[in-house]
Amino acid sequence: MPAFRLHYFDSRGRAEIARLMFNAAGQEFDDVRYSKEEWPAFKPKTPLGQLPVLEVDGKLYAESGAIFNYLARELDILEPFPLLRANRKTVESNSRLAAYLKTRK
Ligand SMILES: N[C@@H](CCC(=O)N[C@@H](CS)C(=O)NCC(=O)O)C(=O)O
Repeated sequence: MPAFRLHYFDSRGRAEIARLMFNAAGQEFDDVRYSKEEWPAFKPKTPLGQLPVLEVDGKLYAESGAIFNYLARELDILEPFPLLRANRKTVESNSRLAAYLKTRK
């Protein structure tokens, strides 16, 4: 499995689905969060000047929808991914995801 770093702001926003996917799959990743002050220095290094960006083995990829699609396949959670069913009970039945939901910012 590649090394994953998810770059986003210190909020849920457009990155939270990816965070949920990593947690649901039990896949380790670096959750890199930028403050307003830190963002201008990183912005020119991103593919499209926006976040989220997923870093896979050092390569940067943009666009949340493409990131979610890629992760669903790469983490093999296309079928069991609970959010696709949008069902609270299903989400809570995944112990890793339930644990993350209790601790997330
Ligand atoms: N279509 C992009 C939109 C990304 C986007 O709008 N990112 C915002 C935060 S949600 C952003 O990076 N804003 C800071 C900026 O544009 O400098 C996606 O879905 O990934």
